[in-house]
Amino acid sequence: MAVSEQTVVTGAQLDTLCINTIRTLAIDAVQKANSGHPGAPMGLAPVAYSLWQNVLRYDPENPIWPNRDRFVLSAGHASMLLYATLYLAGVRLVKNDTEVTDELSVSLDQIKNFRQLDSRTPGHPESHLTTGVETTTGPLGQGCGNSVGMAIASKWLAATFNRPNFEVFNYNIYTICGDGDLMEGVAAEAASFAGHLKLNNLCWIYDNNKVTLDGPADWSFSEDVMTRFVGYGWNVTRVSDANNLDMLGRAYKTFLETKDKPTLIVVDSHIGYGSPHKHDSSEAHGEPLGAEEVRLTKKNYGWPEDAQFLVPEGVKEHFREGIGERGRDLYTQWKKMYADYAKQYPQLDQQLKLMQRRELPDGWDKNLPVFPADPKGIATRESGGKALNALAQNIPWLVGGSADLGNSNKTTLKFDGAGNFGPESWGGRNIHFGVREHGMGAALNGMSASKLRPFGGTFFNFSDYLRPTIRLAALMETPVTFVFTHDSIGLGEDGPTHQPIEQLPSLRAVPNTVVLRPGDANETVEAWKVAMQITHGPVLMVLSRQAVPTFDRTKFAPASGVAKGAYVLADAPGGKPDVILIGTGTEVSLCVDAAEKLKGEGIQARVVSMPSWELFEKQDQAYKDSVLPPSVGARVSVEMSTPLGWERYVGPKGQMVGMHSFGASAPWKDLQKHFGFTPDVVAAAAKKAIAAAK
Ligand SMILES: Cc1ncc(C[n+]2csc(CCOP(=O)(O)OP(=O)(O)O)c2C)c(N)n1
Ligand SMILES: [Mg+2]
Repeated sequence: MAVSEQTVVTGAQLDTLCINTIRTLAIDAVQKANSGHPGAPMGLAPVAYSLWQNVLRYDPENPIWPNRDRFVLSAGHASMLLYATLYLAGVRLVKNDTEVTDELSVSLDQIKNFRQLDSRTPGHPESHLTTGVETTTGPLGQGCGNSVGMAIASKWLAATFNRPNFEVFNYNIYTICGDGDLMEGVAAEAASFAGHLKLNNLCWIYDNNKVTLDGPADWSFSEDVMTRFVGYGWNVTRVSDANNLDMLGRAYKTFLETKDKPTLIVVDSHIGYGSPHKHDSSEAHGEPLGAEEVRLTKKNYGWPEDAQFLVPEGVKEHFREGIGERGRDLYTQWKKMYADYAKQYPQLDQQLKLMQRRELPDGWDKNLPVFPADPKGIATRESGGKALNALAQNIPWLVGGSADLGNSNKTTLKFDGAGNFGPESWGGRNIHFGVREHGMGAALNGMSASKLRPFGGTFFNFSDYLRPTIRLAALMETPVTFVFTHDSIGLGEDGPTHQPIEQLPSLRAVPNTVVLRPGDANETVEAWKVAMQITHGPVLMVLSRQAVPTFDRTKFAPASGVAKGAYVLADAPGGKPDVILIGTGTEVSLCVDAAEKLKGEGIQARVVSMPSWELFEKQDQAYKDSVLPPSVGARVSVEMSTPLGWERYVGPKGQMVGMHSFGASAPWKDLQKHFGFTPDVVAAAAKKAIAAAK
């Protein structure tokens, strides 16, 4: 069949025409950008087409319908597959997260600007830029992990909000993944967890094209994927030809009929290499086809060889009559049902509206604990757990857990009715993620994309195990709270394998991320309050295992100073310090002790508690100068961490008391002396700083 802009075709030919339109749009966009991957979109076009056109419960005119099915392209390098589909399906642009417009999210112009500055078609799909992109993908395996969080969210929302005759939530999640995704550890963690949870609303479509970037997949990947997934407790089915729409349709039906487990559809496909003569699987494919190859490929499709970005007549109409009408009908029915639901259950309606806007309910910060002064004090993980438990009673959609460290992280929600999340109780608030930090982080991002307020805990040192998910939460601008306890050598006997050293500076380097390391019990409560009010990025709560004194706030400044990132906790007489001691977390009290000691020697010190660099940097210059007056050059930072970066606050004449090794296994008291975190050492550093500043 030869195609031109006016070709009139019907039925199966029309399907082929739509599929080849996706393919050629991908080819042309990659060619024009002179970068990107055309092969995966070419191979996967029929898979995405049949899913969107015939199965996905999605209204292109309302891409933020809360009960829409989610489509996740974990193989983010195939971004043009998604952009072409969003364009042809007519998905509308949403502004400010909530306003649906008449504009297309991805227009043909956007496709022509693939991978260009300020386009909505970046190299890999970014959810905060492009409506219809449910989550940001590109780092392989992450979309798989996110999709498990979305499936958890769907189950939780259904259990929490559905009522007899009102099935407000029942959406499914479809994820396209490739060999690379399934090689990644994070996807293995996610699949294991999804199988354990029996998430029957989750469908992964595995593009079994037997090739990765370097060459044939079997250079590095030869396991039996199907058997592996059967072992995880998944339902596994196979489509032996990606171009066979009937087989694909049957596989989707099998998924929809499977009630007790997630489904993996293994689709045997051929990655697009252009014309058949070029089909040599040892050849690199992560690059444009080249002008000559583009022509041959188009010829092969019966396409006009010189046409660029051609959308033949009938294609967009066909999408409109398919996903367009089907989606509109589904949404219209839901909307009608929801109107009655809102009348009958105004409170639930109100909660859902708040969630969609990422707002907090009235009274969200009531009954928060207040801790009396106590020289012995408690660990900030303890006060953190108490604050979290209070907040979770006020914010019903604050849901989370830990990677098998609930008792250590103090992240377990213990109030009546909190319950455990699982197939027997989908409304449970405690999620036992198991020892799967990376899978947990990816799931938290998926839950957040579904408008829950998720939190997840592990030891601070193991933030390394989920670091890619922190970065993605920051990039996606999703408010996930990570609870990291055992935040320093203060954890003691577990030793260097567990003692975080470089984590603080390295995580402070992640843009759009707030690191909070509160200094006592009341600062920890304030830190949680700050965390809940941040709506466009992750917050990392960095909390101690060991006890720290609770400051007497009648003598010291109020803990509400946390919100400003740093504040003067205790000042020198007349606000004229000889030296400024800056501490974070458990080292704030050490600074207070050192200041006391210096006072005995006639030296006046100011103590600044600095729980968050990022929040401090947001303050105006006048405030910053009031905390760290430029006239006082004698400054000391005290933090049980690599001191990298503290130069910016202590200046060229300052001193940094920090860690320079991986720590050691010993009781905490011994480590304190051994590594020099004592008032004597801090006082000596202060005197050095004063001398240098003279
Ligand atoms: C974590 C991560 N590592 C490496 C890459 C670079 N990369 C992009 S695509 C790709 C090959 C993936 O192979 P496969 O998933 O089979 O996709 P296909 O080439 O078949 O489209 C690689 C290594 C990446 N995007 N993410
Ligand atoms: Mg592959």
